[in-house]
Amino acid sequence: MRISRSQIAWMGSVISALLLSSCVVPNSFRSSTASAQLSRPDGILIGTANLSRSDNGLTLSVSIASLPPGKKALHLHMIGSCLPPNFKSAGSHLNPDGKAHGMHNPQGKHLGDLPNISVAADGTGTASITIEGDADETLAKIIDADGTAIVIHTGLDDYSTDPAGAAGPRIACGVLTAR
Ligand SMILES: [Cu+2]
Ligand SMILES: [Zn+2]
Repeated sequence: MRISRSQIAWMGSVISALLLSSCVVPNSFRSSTASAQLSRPDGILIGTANLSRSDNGLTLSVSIASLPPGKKALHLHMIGSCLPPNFKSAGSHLNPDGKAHGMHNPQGKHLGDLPNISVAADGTGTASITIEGDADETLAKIIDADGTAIVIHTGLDDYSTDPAGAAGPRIACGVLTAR
């Protein structure tokens, strides 16, 4: 049997597609390093968060429901404790490097400062956030002795007002638990 030029080209593209798919591993297949269940102050579970290793650091995937619509501040707070009704037990923003608040602040930003999450009219929202830097170093700062919480606020983070972005009260909280 003779193999034509076009068949060789076709086989070539199949082989390169196979090689490519074996290198590009979707985040969902990577092992999760920590996860959290987020609750409202009334104790109702409203979402999940997953921390996993990615190409340039860590990826935090958040999925929520049953929250009021609009842009909401999303942070990592320094203590892994979510006591209702106000979740103040989570402490301030995770800030192991002694920075000021906000990505628009020249003295910023806290390690725990994350982009606002958008909640749709139906109360749901998702986010996939890259925390750049050495994954092991960042993980050691997050999974520390007193733990870390993920917190959502009533309002948006203005990315500059120290110490917390003028984001208002805390409306959801989850303790990150290492896997
Ligand atoms: Cu916060
Ligand atoms: Zn902050």
